Amino acid sequence: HAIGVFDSGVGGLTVVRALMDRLPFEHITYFGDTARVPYGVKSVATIEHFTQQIVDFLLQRQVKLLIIACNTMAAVAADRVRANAPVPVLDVIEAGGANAVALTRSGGIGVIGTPTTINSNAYARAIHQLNPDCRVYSQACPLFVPLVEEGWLEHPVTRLTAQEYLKPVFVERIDTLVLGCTHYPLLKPLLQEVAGSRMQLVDSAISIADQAAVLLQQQGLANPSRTRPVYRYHVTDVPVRFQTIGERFLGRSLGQVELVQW
Ligand code: DGN
Repeated sequence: HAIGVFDSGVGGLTVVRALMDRLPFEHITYFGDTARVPYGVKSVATIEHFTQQIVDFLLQRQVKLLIIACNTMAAVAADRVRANAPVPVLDVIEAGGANAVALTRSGGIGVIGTPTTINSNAYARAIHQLNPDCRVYSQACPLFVPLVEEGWLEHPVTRLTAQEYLKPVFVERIDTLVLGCTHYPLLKPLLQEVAGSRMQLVDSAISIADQAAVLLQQQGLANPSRTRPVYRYHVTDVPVRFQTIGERFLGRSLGQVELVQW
């Protein structure tokens, strides 16, 4: 059985990439709702409805574990998914939050993400549940998603934008910065430079791949076979630059992508 990973679009491929590196023998079935992205501007009821549709799709394909790769979906719909799913569920917010709590020394944790993720306060809740003494400072970075999709990973415009979002008043209060959006791992080198070399960056994609590895081991769900795994990608639309953007996120060629028509 495969690990089911889902996202509102292509962004979740950063999570798939981390899973491929961490768990090279696991099959992965990915679902990206490219026809309806972005979720960040939609109502809670709509996001919950879309999320349930995707979860049903993956469960029909017998996945053994569900991974909510999208921070926006995790912020709004994770509890609902967990309550109804017959398989274990991991989400990027819980994973990134736990990793930040483990890493911080000063107790000051910064979180950056889409406006929906930041407004939901979900990271602060996840962090405070583990350690009520941590201080969480959040910053919405709405311009990062389009800049990353444009491929402007080191562009001066992206650098200026990062300098604007990561102002000294924000950065000075924290020693750990959570990249709370699927797209941000691609900006890691730039963000490290702007935030300073001493800042610890938490890549939620890597955090969740580590959690998945532990969970599969503990629950005896790891694939015992050492053969080449099968990767399946399902999307609801194939936008013009899908292949290029997808491969940039995945760090390798995408292979076959199946169009789901709902
Ligand atoms: N995948 C979304 C996230 O991690 O927040 C970003 C894309 C979007 O839906 N706006």
